Amino acid sequence: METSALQQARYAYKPKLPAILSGDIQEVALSLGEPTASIADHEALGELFKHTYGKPIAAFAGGKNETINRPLTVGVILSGGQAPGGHNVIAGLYDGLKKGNSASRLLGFKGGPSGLLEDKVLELTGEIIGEYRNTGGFDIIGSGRTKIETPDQFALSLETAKKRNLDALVIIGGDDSNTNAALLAEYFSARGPVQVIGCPKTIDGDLKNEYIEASFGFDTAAKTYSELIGNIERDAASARKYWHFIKLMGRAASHIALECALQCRPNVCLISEEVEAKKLSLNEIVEEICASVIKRAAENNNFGVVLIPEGLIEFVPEMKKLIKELNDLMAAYAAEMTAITGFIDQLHWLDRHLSGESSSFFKTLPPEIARELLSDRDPHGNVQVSRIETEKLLIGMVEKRLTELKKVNAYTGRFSALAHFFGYEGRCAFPSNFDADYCYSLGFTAFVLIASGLTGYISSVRNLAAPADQWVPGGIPLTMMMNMERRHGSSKPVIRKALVELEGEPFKAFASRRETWAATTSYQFPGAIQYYGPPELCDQPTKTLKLEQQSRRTK
Ligand code: FBP
Repeated sequence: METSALQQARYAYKPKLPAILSGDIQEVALSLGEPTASIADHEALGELFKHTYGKPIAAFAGGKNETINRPLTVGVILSGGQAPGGHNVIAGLYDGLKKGNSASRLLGFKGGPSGLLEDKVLELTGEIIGEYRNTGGFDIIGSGRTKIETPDQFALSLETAKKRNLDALVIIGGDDSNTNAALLAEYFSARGPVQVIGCPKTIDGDLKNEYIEASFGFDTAAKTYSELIGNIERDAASARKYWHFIKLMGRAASHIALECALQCRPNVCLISEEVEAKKLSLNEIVEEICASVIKRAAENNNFGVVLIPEGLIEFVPEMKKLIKELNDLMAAYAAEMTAITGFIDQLHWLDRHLSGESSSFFKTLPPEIARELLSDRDPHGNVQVSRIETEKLLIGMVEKRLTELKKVNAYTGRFSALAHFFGYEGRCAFPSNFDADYCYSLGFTAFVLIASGLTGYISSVRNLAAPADQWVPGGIPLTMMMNMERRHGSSKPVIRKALVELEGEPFKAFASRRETWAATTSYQFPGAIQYYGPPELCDQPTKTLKLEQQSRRTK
C-alpha cells in the first residue's frame, strides 16, 4: 500500500502515556475503593447484574502487581460509528499485552459485535498494528452496529470466547455498546472466567461523566469540523452573499455543535438541549435565525453561518412527541408496519394510530422528512438522525418567513442560503495528538485492568486537561454509570447519555457571547489540526474539556 508523507510520519509518532504506565508495569498495582452504586434504579440494576453490580472503582498505584505478567488471550471489538483514535486503543492494548508477556495474543473480531457471533477473527500482529498506529478509521478490523441481545446471541458469544480461549474481551464503543459490554460481563461472569472491559468511544461526546471525562474521537472530529466551519466563515465574509446552514454530526447531543461554536463564533448555533428545556417550537427556532438575518441585513451583511446539531429535530417538542409515538408503534407493530409499503397507505395507517396532535404535525412535514422518520431505526432503536435534512428544512422555513416579513417591510435584505452536512468527513481524520495519546492510554489501561483480573469495567483516563504524564488511569464499574430507561417500548438497563448541560461552563461561555456573534462578524478561524510543533498548538484539548475541568476545579 502506498502511504502519504503524513501517514509515514504518524506511524513513527510515540503516543504519550500517564506517568504510572510509562515505567515498569510490574510496579503498577491495583487499588480498589469502596463499593459503588448505579446513578439510579439501584434495586432493578442490582437484580439484573447479580455478579457485576456495585464493584469498587479501580485505581493504579505504585507497588507489585503479581498477575501482570500472565500470558493472556484477549479479543477486541470496534463497535458503532468510527471515531479517530480507535486504532490507537488497539495499539495501546497490544503493546500492554506484549509488555506483560510476549506470549500474549490479541484477536480482532471483524466487523463489530457480529464478528464475535460469527467467530470472524484476525490475529493482530505487531506488523499489522504497525500499519495503523496513529491513523484514523476503524479499518484494521472494521466495525458494526449489531447489538447482542437475544439469549442465542449471548450463548453464541460465550461459545466463541471459549473456542478462542479468551481470557478477556475489550469492547470499544459508545453508550449503547458499553451497555452491551456490561450485559456480556454479567452473562460471562455467571458462566466462567471470561472478563469484559469497555472503552469510551464516540465523536458525539455523550459518553462522559465525572469519571469518563471525554469519549475519544470527539476532540479530532470537533476540530476537523471547526477547521471547515472557519474556512466557510472566511468564504462567507469574502463573498458576502450566502448564509451557510451547517448541520453537524453528534446524534442527540449538541456537544460537537457547541464546541465548534466556541472555536469559530458563528452567527447562530442552535443547541438541542436548550430547545428542549425552553420547549421551543420549530417556528420559534426559525424566528431566532430570522432575527440574526434581519439584524445583519440592516448593516448590509447579507451573509452568515448557522450551526445545527444533528439531533435538533428530536428535541423540538412536537417532533419529540411524534418520534416517541412512532418508536413505540414501530416496536409494537413492526410486522404490520413493514407490510404496508406505499407512503400514502402508511400515512392512513398512522392517522389511525398516532395521537391527533402528532398526526396533524406529521402531515405538515415535507415528505422527505416524513419518510426518514418512518425508515428503519438503528439496532439500538435510535432514529437515524444523520439522514434527516434539518438544515434544508430550516432554510425552507426561514426563506418563507423572510418573504412574509418582506411583504410588511420588516426585512429588506437578500437571503440566499446553502446547506452543508459535516459528519463522515470528521470521523476518520488522523487523530489529534490528544486523541492519539488518550486512545493509546485507554488501550494500555484496559490491558492493566484485564491483567489485574477485573471484569465489568470501563477503561478510564482522567485529568485530561493536564499534560499526558499527569493523566490518571483506572477502571470504572460499568453498572455505576447505568439507569433504567424506556427503549423499544420497554424498560431497559442503559448507560445514561450525557447531553449538554445548560448550567455547565461550555454552554454558559457560549450563551454569554452569542448575542454579539448573531449581529456582528466575529468569526474565528481555528485552521487545521497541528500534529507537530509547540504543545500550545498541538496538544490542546477541546474548549469544552478545558471549561468543564476548570469548573470542576473551582467546585
Ligand atoms: P456512535 O459513536 O454512537 O456509534 O455514533 C457516531 C455517529 O457518527 C453519530 O454521530 C451519527 O449519527 C451516526 O454515527 C451515523 O451512523 P452511521 O455511521 O450508521 O451512518
